[in-house]
Amino acid sequence: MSYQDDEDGIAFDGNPSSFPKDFGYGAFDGEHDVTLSSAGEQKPRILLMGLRRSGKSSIQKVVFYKMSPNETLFLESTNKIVKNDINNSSFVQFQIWDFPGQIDFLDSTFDSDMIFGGTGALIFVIDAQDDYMEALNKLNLTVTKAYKINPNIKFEVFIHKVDGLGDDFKMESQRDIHQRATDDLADAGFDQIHLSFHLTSIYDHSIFEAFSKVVQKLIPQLPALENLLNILNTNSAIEKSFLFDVVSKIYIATDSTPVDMQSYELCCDMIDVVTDVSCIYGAREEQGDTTAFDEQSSSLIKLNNGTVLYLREVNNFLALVCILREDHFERKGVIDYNFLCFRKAIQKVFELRTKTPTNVNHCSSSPVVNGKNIISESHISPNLIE
Ligand SMILES: Nc1nc2c(ncn2[C@@H]2O[C@H](COP(=O)(O)OP(=O)(O)O)[C@@H](O)[C@H]2O)c(=O)[nH]1
Ligand SMILES: [Mg+2]
Repeated sequence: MSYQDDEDGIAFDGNPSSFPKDFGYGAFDGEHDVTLSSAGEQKPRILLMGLRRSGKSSIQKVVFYKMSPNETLFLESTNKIVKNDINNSSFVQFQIWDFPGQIDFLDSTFDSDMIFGGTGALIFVIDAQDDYMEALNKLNLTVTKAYKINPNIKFEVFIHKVDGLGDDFKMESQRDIHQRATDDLADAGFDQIHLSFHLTSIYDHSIFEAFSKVVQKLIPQLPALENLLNILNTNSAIEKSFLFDVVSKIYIATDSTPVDMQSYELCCDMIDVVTDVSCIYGAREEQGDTTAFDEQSSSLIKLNNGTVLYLREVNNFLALVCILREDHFERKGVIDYNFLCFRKAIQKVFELRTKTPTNVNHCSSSPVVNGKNIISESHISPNLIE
């Protein structure tokens, strides 16, 4: 059977499609938009905090605005809270608040109830190239304060700027910071608070990886997505697959096999290649503003070690990137067919989310929908062919 017949009524017209030229995060009003209407709705919020010059603004610019790491040298320091809406995909809809480092919680103008109350995750950035004792004090103060107001916040510590450190020193800093931070919390009587630690740098993929992990914790549908990816992989002889948010290169889900950094980097690089080529040769002018990511977009890269990278668009913002053996790719028809089943299932997840009345205020703690209940294997596997 021809898989193109299956494309939700979109006839294949042979036109090359293009990615949007400007990779901004404006409102999206495409035909297949299944995002929540943002009118009057509160999005889950991620706070970026830490001492001044720890790298908060740089992180945000590099991950979400495609700024090159070197350009961050010229960033001006942040004097007020900067709020940014990230709503490029249905799954990655949140706000990031970048705080000036010198903020004082005791200040009466700092409305901590309002700020921590609606927060899904708090990222605390520590400059690992600097003396981190002051940062640890501030971390303790911030986390305890936030926890008292909203115990559902996920606390994430980015041990940042590790590009300048040797491997041994990296590990040693992580161990030391982890130890001190948890000891401080225990001393303050807060052993129940859980901190997650990530080694990050804007000069490599670690910052994208870490951000992926943070965002994933805020996606209630994660188990459903993981499950779908597992099924897809098993039925299509795929070794590893990532569901990417194309613009940010955050992966919002992957199958349950462990992620190795190199595979992730390969897939990121592939996305860069595809977006760059689409930007340069994409036929956006003639097609007006409507193209965005086309459902027909795909890309195939064969590496000389017998591995194939295969990218398919899932919707306007999400792409699936798979890694598989070249000999298994001979059955491309099967893979493509299974991909279409996968995409339909994903759309169902989206639809459910659109229909479900949500309270995203504490979204991390009260899942909008429980993914495992939505898509059980029986919904998709009968359609898959092996
Ligand atoms: N070496 C290195 N420098 C970084 C990294 N991230 C940020 N920086 C630098 O740290 C400085 C302060 O960054 P900025 O984002 O303004 O910090 P903020 O005050 O926390 O917002 C800038 O000069 C950045 O170029 C990193 O991962 N590695
Ligand atoms: Mg700043």
